[in-house]
Amino acid sequence: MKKLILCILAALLFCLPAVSVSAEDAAASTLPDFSDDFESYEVTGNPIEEDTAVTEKWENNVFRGGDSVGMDAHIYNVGHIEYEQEDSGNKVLHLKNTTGADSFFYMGPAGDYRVKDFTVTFKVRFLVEDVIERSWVGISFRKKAQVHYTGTNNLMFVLQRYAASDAVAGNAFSIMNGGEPTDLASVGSLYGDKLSITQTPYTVPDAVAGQDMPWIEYKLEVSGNNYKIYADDTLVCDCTFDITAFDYFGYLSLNCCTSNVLIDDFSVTVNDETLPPEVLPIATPEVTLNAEEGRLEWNEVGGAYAYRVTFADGNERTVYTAYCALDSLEPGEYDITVTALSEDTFFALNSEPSSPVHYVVSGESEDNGDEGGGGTGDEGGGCNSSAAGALGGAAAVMAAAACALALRKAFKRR
Ligand SMILES: [Ca+2]
Repeated sequence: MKKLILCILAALLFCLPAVSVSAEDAAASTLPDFSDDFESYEVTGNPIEEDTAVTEKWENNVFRGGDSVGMDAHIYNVGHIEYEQEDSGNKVLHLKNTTGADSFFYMGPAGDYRVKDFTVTFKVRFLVEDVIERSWVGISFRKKAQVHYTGTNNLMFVLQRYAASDAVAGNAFSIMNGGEPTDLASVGSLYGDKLSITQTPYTVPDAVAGQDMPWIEYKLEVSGNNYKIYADDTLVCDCTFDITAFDYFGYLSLNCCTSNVLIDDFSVTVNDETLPPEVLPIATPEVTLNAEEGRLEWNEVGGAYAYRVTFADGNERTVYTAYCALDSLEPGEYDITVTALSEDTFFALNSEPSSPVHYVVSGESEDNGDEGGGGTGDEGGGCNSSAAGALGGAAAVMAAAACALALRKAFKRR
């Protein structure tokens, strides 16, 4: 019996470190949840882009110091931290961008906050002042960059409230490759059975048409290819969109347009079981010199759409082949590298530059037999002769002429 107890104790002791390590692993294996009740900010009357406490926690192009014109002009002076009511201690985010059909605002959790499966909730109060027709507010997600929603792939699931209505409705949009938004309820059979969407308007209790609405809770549940919007726990939009174009960890943002809304108690609960994938460089090309052909050659790299051949700082060429002819190089010595360019830098970065291939094009130093002829070993020698052939005597003549000119100038200066 004693032996048995000892055995059990030993087994437990053996297990303890393993348990604690796996607990640590679990702690670091997903992104943290994100929340903001807006209580930590000052009520200053200034827009939120002027409050570093906001811009450290949230991100958009203006918060990052982006331009105040063009696309971003819509983002300026939209958000303010305010008290819910004059005598209320509760602080809220007031977003107002009622003017113009192209009014627009977004902000998302700052940094590399890419999620795939998650739940977002926030409270929203639809106001009517200055609202021309309707306000919409919601979440743009599976974004490939934290930018304007028409600048990136993303899905956007919003609540809309017509000011003249006492109800809200859930709407679903998809944006492919940064293009125009598509209302998924209007595309008919374009996606066949890969797309299904049901929408049910929600009449808000105690709401009065044409007046400010009471608080309601927006909830978006994202799980794989199924997306559900709830208003006060009533399912208002249920959408399954089974295409691979949105099957990845992406950024998310709070978006609104033509709106006058109060926002409070924003939270993201991450349901992913892993961290977002690391974005790594694609493979580095293995470059060799084909002396006979007078060109560099390399293996095709998976995930590359093109290759950047760098001859020197500021002297580079992009090619769409797995080789690059060298016959147009000026005389001189080069350490040429090739970088594979990623098809989509959201998923994988450009490769590291390849090991340099030393290459000499004769002309400037034809008298320097050892260096010019074969100073770079077999590659340099073979290449050199080929390049010299390709360039012909013209380059050598030009180089010699340049040399003579330089000498003449040097003499004049004396
Ligand atoms: Ca609050």
